[in-house]
Amino acid sequence: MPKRALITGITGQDGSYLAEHLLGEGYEVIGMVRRSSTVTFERIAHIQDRISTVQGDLLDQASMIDLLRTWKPQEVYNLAAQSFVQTSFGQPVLTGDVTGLGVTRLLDAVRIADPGIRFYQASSSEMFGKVVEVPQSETTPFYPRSPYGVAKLYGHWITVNYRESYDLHASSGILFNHESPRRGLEFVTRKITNTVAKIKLGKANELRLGNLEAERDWGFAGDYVKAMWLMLQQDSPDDYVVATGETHSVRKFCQIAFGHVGLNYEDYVVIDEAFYRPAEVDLLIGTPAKSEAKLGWKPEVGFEDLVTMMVDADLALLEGRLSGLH
Ligand code: NAP
Ligand code: G4F
Repeated sequence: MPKRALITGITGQDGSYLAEHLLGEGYEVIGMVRRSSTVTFERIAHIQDRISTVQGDLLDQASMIDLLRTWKPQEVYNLAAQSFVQTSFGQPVLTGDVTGLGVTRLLDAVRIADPGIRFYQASSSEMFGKVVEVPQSETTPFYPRSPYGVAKLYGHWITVNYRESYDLHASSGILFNHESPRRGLEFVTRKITNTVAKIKLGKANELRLGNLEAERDWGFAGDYVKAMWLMLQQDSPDDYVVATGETHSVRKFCQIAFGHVGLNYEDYVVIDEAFYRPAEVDLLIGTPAKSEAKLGWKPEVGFEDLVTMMVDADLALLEGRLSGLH
């Protein structure tokens, strides 16, 4: 019998890559999607005939108990969230409800429906926020700087709490920023690569950004979903940092992205106060030592290759050489 996994957030960037990875490992994949007036299946269109999508919402616990009882997955990957930091300042209560309390609803659904289910929580390097240690590891104290970061910290600790209280196989992956051609257009990396492609093709003439000095440890999403899966294959649940161990500024990202198509970012980037945040996370850099040692995980795509892969994909999309986000 193939293993069965449930992914919440399957329509998102990571959900699509994780679904592909699990299919490759021979899993039956169930994706939980929330009801909306138009479907948002662009990232999973190419695998839609190989997965089952079922309705459920992190805001509605009964829907999740019901689908766990019906589908009986052995593994649950909780990737759903209001995941955009900037939006969390404007919608702090919704972000707390979905990204924070939503984790409790799902963990409790697991406890009620089948406590033998292995559970993955998508925790975030945003929890380190105003960092108290460089680089950040599993033992670095947290200091979140946004309603999103605070909500993720709640989700992290409730995962630890359910593991310790109810003996659940619940693991928390503290993932640093990971990107891809499937990244949402509102995140800085994709905003840059998509606008670079538009400028190159004469469809835009400027790129409006906020803080260019923020530094992030950026990896490739396709690499990071493998670490999620590895965590649930371990005998015991645990917490893991997943990162590249390198950091680069938004400015550097612009330099490489524009440079890749023969342009100078300084001719096009306009600083716009609207994209500054009430509180910023200035520097993130993680150490993947534990993931490397215990999971045997290593990032495969380097920073420059990631940037150029994203620019090339956006050029191909805009020129109609790619039919979708895959
Ligand atoms: P994403 O592209 O924004 O995807 C978020 C997913 O959550 C979407 O499928 C969305 O569905 C779903 N969702 C939102 N609210 C929901 C609700 N109330 N009920 C059910 N589903 C809901 O995020 P991502 O980049 O793939 O990230 C995956 C997870 O990892 C998130 O939890 C994120 O916070 C976390 N994380 C991401 C990174 C990163 O760098 N990407 C780093 C650390 C942690 P719709 O399609 O309907 O909107
Ligand atoms: O791309 P971002 O919006 O990602 P951020 O805030 O680091 O959050 C992402 O990574 C987290 C992991 O650390 C995830 F948990 C979270 O879900 C999300 O995936 O912004 C990156 C940096 C920030 O410092 C921001 O201030 O880029 C800076 N930035 C500068 N100009 C901008 C812009 N960010 C955006 N989105 N748009 C701009 O115009």
